[in-house]
Amino acid sequence: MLNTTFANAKFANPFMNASGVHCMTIEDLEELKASQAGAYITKSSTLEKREGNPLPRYVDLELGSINSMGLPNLGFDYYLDYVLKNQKENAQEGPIFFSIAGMSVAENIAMLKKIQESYFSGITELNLSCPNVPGKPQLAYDFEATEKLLKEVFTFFTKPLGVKLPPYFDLVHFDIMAEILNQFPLTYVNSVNSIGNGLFIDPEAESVVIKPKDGFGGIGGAYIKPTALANVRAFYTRLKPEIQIIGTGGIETGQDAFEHLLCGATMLQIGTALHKEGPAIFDRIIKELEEIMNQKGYQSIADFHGKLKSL
Ligand code: OXC
Repeated sequence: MLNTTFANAKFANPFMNASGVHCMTIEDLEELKASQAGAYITKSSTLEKREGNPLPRYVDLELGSINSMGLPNLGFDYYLDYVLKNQKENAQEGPIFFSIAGMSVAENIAMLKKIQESYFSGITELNLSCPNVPGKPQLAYDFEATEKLLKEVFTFFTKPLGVKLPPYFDLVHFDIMAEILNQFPLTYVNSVNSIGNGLFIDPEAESVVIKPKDGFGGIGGAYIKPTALANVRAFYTRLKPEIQIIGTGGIETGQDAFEHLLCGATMLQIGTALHKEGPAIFDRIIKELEEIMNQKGYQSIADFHGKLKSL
């Protein structure tokens, strides 16, 4: 019922983890592989291994989460090795996703060259939107720099590639970004990364709740669903049809998933709720989405995908 075609491959369902959650180590990744998720993705890697920011750096909140992880990861080679070993086993269920987030344009290019030269046959996600590295702005808020980077990437990169975007908040920004993205043979855009640099406080302790950046961190979960849906819808209605959308942000129930699909997302990533509930969330959310579809008389996602009505 939930069969999904994405990047010319077939997936049993559209659900996967959001990069960063439950995907730092081989053990985490193996748990995702064994779960009901239709696909899974590795933690965004940098060329060298990184410790990330000081603890505490991730806090669950009533309506979501705040984090300032700072891209802790075990280094590019660790994840490349894992995806190369797992792309075959995974082939029947659909390709594996490999996320990278260079600290500079040169580092992104270097990693993409290595991926291009390797026998990796899965899907690469270029994270242009980590809000948590002190001193490094989110690249995709700089339209010129994003265009320049993608121009360089597509002089040599020929494998399936998607970009992970930050949320945008202005219709003109959607127009500008979509016009840039439409110039390139991108496989997908993933909207959205966390809403950067929120501040959650503990009024009793009169204190911030995470240590890095004086408490400023990326907000995820229910807080951000309306922003995520707007970004999915805005890109779905502006991008050429060859560029598919991954919807990320505030998905914790079958209804949230249904709403993202209605807005035009094809795959769905879960971050905050996966962190709270663990990989068993995929069983629950699959059942909930199927139940909604049954009630509405839909037999496949195609029956309602992207078909959000206007008033
Ligand atoms: N988004 C990212 O892209 N990276 C992580 N956090 C986040 O919200 C991180 O590692 O800080």
